[in-house]
Amino acid sequence: MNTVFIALGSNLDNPVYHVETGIRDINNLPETEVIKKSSLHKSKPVGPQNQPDYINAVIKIITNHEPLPLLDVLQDIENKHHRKRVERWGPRTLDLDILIYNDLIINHERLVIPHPEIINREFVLIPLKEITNYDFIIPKYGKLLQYI
Ligand code: ROI
Repeated sequence: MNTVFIALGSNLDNPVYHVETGIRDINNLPETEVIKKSSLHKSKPVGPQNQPDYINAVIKIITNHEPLPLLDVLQDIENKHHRKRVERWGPRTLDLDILIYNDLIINHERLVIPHPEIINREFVLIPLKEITNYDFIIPKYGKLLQYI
């Protein structure tokens, strides 16, 4: 089994609903179980400001899916939530980002792990801190607490 942290974000069409059902959808994937979930955090949009506030959360899962197959099934879930890729940095019904996958460092054209923005985004760092220990290490970047 692999330990993976995933960030969820939504700012359209009842964001709380999309984040909560997104977590349920991930838990329903085969050979996958959500073992920790942060509370839901409301945040101002990073990037373009002319969009609604976000609801963000981070979960910890265990899964048998390898990184790219996991990315595929997460994108299926995003699509099921009617995510339309209209504009970059624009509003979305559900965004699922793989943050950390075991202690792997991956630089693939479809997938960079740890997520390259992890240390810059408060809406990820704060919920991640909530579900990890005080000495938690982000692969490649080091102690989580130094970024908060
Ligand atoms: N801003 C916030 N607060 N939360 C997000 O999940 C989020 N996602 C994004 C951009 C547009 C960068 N801004 C965000 O993709």
